[in-house]
Amino acid sequence: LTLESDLRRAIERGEFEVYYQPVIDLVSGQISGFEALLRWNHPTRGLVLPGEFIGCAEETGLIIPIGEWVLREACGQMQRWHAKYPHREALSISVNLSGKQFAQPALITKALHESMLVPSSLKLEITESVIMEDPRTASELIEQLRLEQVHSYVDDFGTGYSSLSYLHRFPMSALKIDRSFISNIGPDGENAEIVRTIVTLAHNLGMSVIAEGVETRAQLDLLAEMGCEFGQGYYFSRPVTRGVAESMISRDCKP
Ligand code: G
Ligand code: G
Ligand code: MN
Ligand code: NA
Repeated sequence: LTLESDLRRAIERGEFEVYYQPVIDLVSGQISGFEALLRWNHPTRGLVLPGEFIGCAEETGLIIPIGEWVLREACGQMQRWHAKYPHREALSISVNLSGKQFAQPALITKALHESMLVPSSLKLEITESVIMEDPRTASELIEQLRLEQVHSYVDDFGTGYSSLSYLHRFPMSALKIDRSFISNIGPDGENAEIVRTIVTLAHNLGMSVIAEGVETRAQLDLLAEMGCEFGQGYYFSRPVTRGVAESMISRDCKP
């Protein structure tokens, strides 16, 4: 059985699941939203992480139906949480986009509108390398979505293309600093000044900042002192099932 036919069967049998990792407002300490992260409940292999199948899904084009399913599932779930917890209607949901999904932008807005989620509650995460593969298509899509109130984030910032010149040309709302920078920002860490500079750069360009891979209290304190608005990482919570995510929402939005 090839991975490709295995993936086709997974789509047909509904073996995919969305996990949710909270994104924390570093000032209030409350959950501001969640990142949707795809998981595959494989009948014999158990829980399979995206690193093992996203590449194949992209090569075979299966990322189109899979990505559409993730958008529907994540947007639908957030809409249901807004309906059930109306005082939490500021909660947002971030979804990772693959470059292939740019070819059919209508699928993105269709999945969003069918979910009845407020468009401004959806954030799309796009890596630098996906943007730079086809900057023209990317900027058109990002601008079109922004006109529909859907904001885009630069994902894994700092690991991809080395040029910063694209930043002011793309209407992105936030930078997500890659976790490889955050792991080394302690008192003696060599990345503290790099992260401080990224935060300043983002703010000067009108963008907010989300630090990924926050694993310690010391990292959290330093990031807050730098003016970084949001954090995500094992210090707060691992990616969790929708049931666990809902229990966090019902507990005053504390992870
Ligand atoms: O969930 P995990 O921490 O293993 O995620 C690893 C990477 O897989 C993420 O950083 C993201 O780039 C990618 N990923 C996770 N879910 C999705 C998804 O729904 N669509 C796409 N295109 N990539 C995803
Ligand atoms: O979208 P992105 O490629 O950034 O996906 C985030 C990935 O990082 C997910 O696979 C998630 O499981 C992982 N992750 C999230 N928080 C942490 C963390 O604090 N430490 C580490 N090592 N990995 C994390
Ligand atoms: Mn991401
Ligand atoms: Na990332």
